[in-house]
Amino acid sequence: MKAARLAGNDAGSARRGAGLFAGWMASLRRSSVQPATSGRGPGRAALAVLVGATLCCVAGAASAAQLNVYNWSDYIAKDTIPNFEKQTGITVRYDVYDSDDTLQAKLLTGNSGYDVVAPTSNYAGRQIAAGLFAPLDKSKLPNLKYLDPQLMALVAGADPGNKYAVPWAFGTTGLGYNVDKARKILGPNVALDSWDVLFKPENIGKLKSCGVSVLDAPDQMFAAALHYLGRDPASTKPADYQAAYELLKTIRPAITQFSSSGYINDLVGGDICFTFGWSGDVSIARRRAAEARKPYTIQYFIPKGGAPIWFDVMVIPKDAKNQQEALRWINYIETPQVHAAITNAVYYPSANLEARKYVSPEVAKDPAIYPPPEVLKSLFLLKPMPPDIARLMTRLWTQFKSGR
Ligand code: N2P
Repeated sequence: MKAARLAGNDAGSARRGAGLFAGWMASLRRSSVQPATSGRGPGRAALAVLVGATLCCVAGAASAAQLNVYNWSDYIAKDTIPNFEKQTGITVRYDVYDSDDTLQAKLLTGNSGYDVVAPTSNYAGRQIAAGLFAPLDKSKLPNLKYLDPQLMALVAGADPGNKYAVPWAFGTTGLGYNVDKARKILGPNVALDSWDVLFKPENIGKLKSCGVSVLDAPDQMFAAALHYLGRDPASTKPADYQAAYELLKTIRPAITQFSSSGYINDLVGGDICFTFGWSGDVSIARRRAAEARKPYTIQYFIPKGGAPIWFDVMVIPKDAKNQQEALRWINYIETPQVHAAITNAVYYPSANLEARKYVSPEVAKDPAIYPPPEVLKSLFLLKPMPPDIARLMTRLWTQFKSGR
């Protein structure tokens, strides 16, 4: 493993920078873009490579251009890749992950094999500072003109000068329910949009009987726990993390699984009734449960009083072999209709102002997907952590998971 060190990054002072989003709702307009189903396995890409190789050699042409994309699971529309391949003649190999730590481990080898990846900005901040990415040739990215300058200013907290990163999407981390099951167990008086459901053992302990899932994402959980304790969710004080850990220990017995992607299906199937999860993922589960005519409703809540907000960014690893193709991908993703189709499919908004015109009205008016301005003000942006705090979180998280 190459010894690339992740330096701290103290840029991005706006803890509660979400106020900068003010007015975005005003820019939403009607559209006719239909939701598509998300997800795409690597099998088709492999077939395309095979077919491409055959065509190449039979025709005697130069070998086909390729692009290796590594992205979050459930983060793309059905037609995103086929349309790119059709438009550009570039063959895409598309792999997915569900953890920033998994992505980071690959990046740190210095030979990830990927041409474009999408870390969350708090991780990207440290990765940029450690020199893991190639600077963007913006002359190849004309569609950057569509990006919201206010959001780009937020991204600049992790990527000073917006040199390396282009936003893919953003979302919040909160509470997802099988509303019918959870309500029955909790009774009528417990507010579902309260962190008290997760952080009070008497509440979460009751939900254990119908399945409690939490993200396997230490940065998200520690930020939420610190906020619940009234401490800075972006604290750099070790004692704060120790206090958050003590809180987490009290709810550990109620947790039946750690999951950062499979929980979508588990919600749909009724195998869990509660998740600490990502906004779009829970909304995907909501749609799938409705499509499958399940006798229950899945719903996402942003807890009252504040929750984490984050954005994931596209970056090109320094070692990428196909940097020109990566730039074409980034520019393609920032085509307004392309990005709107992604939002319509996976319920994560983009920073592309023009794309919002094509987001379907039901998605655009859903407060679980586009938090209203007063809710936005309460959200806290996840920030890059210094290496010692990142290490402390990892250590405490391992202890927490093992129930020690
Ligand atoms: C998509 C997960 C959202 C990414 N499935 C969290 N940064």
